[in-house]
Amino acid sequence: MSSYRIVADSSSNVTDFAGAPFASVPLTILAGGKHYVDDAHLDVASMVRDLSHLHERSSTACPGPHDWESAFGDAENVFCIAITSTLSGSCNAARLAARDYEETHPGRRVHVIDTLSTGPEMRLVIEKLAELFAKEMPFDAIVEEITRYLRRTHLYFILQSVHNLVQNGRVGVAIGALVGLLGIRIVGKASDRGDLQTTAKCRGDRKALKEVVSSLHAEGWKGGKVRIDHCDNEPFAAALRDALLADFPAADITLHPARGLCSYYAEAGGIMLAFEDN
Ligand code: X90
Repeated sequence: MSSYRIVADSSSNVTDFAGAPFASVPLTILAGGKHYVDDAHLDVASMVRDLSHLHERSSTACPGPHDWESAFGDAENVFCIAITSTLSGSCNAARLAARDYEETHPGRRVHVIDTLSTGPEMRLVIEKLAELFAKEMPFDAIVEEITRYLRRTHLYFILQSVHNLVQNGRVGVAIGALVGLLGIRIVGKASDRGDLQTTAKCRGDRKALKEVVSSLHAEGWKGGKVRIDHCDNEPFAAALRDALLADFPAADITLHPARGLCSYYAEAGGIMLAFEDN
């Protein structure tokens, strides 16, 4: 069988993946004159500590086409998984890399997936691709299956601060107005357009947790895979997992720490939850 590879940008919070040939392409956080490259070597906790002492503006940068293309290695079939193109240039860079790679290596194929989401929803896509590779399906059949799968995956978030999203113009005025609200949890989801849509403002973790669990019930969710990424907030992620398991004992739920890009935007305590529907 010809070689297959998954390449995701670092907003997936996946640095190593055992299920299939995999590479991560880092975004970069620019703060206080430093470049924090969001790769496996990044000390996320110390970046977050630096950021908490910083008073000047900070920003992020997506990978360029060359960064994506070097991560393709020598694979004959590549699947790129990118953060929503509505909020980042990463997906566009992947598309340019794909075109160049296919032109310089006739016969090789690259499929770019605009997830219209980020974080743990990208992890679900990575895991699904690995399953499809294992079935030794042809490239076009995998493209078809993964496109269908993406319609079944969704992302919720619970944020304690939207300061960095607002500072970098990644959210609209409605969410911008929520900046600096202490003790308020901003609950929302990735919209169909690939941006942030708030569904509720909750006072405290417990209410935010209930809000997400009841949203899953309201969507008619019957249990399945859930991936939860947290910004240094394992206790809350575990509480969310346990609340879901109480209602859906057969659900397959795993927790993961966020890497640099998601820690920067979801900020301290932030949670992202992705699930597949039935
Ligand atoms: O290109 C760049 O510099 C990166 C810009 C990324 C901006 C958005 C990151 C959002 C991260 C926030 C909660 C979940 C949002 C869901 C969005 C569809 C995490």
